[in-house]
Amino acid sequence: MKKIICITGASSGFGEACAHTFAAGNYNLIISGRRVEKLQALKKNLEEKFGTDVYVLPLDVQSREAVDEAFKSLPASWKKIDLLLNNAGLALGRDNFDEASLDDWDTMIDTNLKGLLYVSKAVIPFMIPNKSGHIINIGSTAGKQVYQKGNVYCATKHAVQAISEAMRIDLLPHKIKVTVIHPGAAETEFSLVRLRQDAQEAKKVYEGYEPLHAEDIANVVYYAASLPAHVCINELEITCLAQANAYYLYKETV
Ligand code: NDP
Ligand code: 8X3
Repeated sequence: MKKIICITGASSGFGEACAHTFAAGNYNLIISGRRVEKLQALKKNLEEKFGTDVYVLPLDVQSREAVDEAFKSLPASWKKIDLLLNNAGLALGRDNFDEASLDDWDTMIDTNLKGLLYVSKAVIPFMIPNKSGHIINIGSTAGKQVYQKGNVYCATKHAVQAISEAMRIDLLPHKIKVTVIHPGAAETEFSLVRLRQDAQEAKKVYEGYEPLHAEDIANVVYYAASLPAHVCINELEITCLAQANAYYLYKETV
């Protein structure tokens, strides 16, 4: 029987790349996000290319009720989730603490932290009776060090680190693995969202070096998910060659 992965934020970036990698790896997929048309197109593409079954679960992870209802509404066969990839997230703005917007802070906290909690609380009860399961949380190098103008985004990713450690401890009796993966700079829609759709500014973020590509992270997620049942990768930090950590990034001048 094929395993089931549930991916939040599957409509672009890491989530979309993971959908391709896991479909190629013989998983059935629940793909989730707000942009339903993108998810429907991805479903069609994956089903045609890999002959896998794909369930589209439209969802805003910020809404506790929406998350609860969406997961309860899954057909019984789709509730047998083996792997949850908590990936949905975003940064909004790069502003000094005193200048940043409270609305941006609310959105980042509600998505990156509370959304991850709501989805995990909805899915864990499906895993417990199976005495197995794996939760992979996407953190960030911003969850390891705080950088200038990163304030609340960094705080949400530090929280993902702490929550991942806490989950791992509390879920031990249920034999549920918890892995946190911390990517560095990767060229996805991330900077476009952060910089409010300013494509020129977003492009500049990745100039002067080769950033990570979404597929790089998908390969690492797949590796972490493919180890024997008794082996758990607790934590991984992955950057491109030009990046040492959250604040040392070497750019070639052009
Ligand atoms: P993208 O912007 O390409 O993808 C973000 C995904 O999250 C989209 O599918 C989006 O879907 C989804 N999402 C955002 N808000 C919500 C919401 N409220 N409800 C449901 N889904 C939501 O960026 P990345 O792929 O780069 O980002 C994925 C994760 O990786 C994030 O958690 C990000 O913080 C983290 N990360 C990114 C890095 C980078 O440099 N790119 C580095 C380190 C970590 P939709 O808009 O359809 O809802
Ligand atoms: C995303 C990478 O460097 O913008 O988490 O914090 S960075």
